[in-house]
Amino acid sequence: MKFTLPALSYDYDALEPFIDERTMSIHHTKHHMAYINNLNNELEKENKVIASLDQCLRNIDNYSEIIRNNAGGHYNHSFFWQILSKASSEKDISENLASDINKYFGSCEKLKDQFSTMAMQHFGSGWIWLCVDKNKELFIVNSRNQDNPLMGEKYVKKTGTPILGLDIWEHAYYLKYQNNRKDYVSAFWNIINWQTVSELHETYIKMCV
Ligand code: MN3
Repeated sequence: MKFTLPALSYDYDALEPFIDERTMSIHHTKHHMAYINNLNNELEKENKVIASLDQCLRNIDNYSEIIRNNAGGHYNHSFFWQILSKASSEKDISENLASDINKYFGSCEKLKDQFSTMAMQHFGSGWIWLCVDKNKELFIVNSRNQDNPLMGEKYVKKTGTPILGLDIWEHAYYLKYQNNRKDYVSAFWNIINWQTVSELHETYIKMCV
């Protein structure tokens, strides 16, 4: 099975002015595509088959570093596109998620502060994640390069399942924001698909037993 580029559910200019059309187009058709091509090529070269990307990431030590980087890149970007929306409203945060945000962070504003601070302090390329852990608790963690909280504690400080993520590689914002990561991170809060984030939260807390 070859991995293919998933279509976006919105146009490249849908997230303007927060993320510009050119960045979205290049990010999707060049950067994301490159991870998929590299992943397919490497799987063929190593004569390996991945049945599920999720299972691959959860057992990442069975794979080479090239597969880890590119499977991570494919998963992370596919995830990222899903949790963005031009029709973003915090009113879409489910009751359960709102209640857990208050429980683990104090308020939605405090969650944003903690997440944004980690995004600003992260050195180099990577991602910031809001996750659910095995005890259904929400937490924020960062990952380097295309690593991911599913990959285990060798790669992130705490393991969990992402329900929200932000790409902080420069390719995600440089055309519009140049070196100003802070404005990009602030803009992010205007384009979150809270309905999808709430659905992911609901799914994963049900899976925890
Ligand atoms: Mn990216």
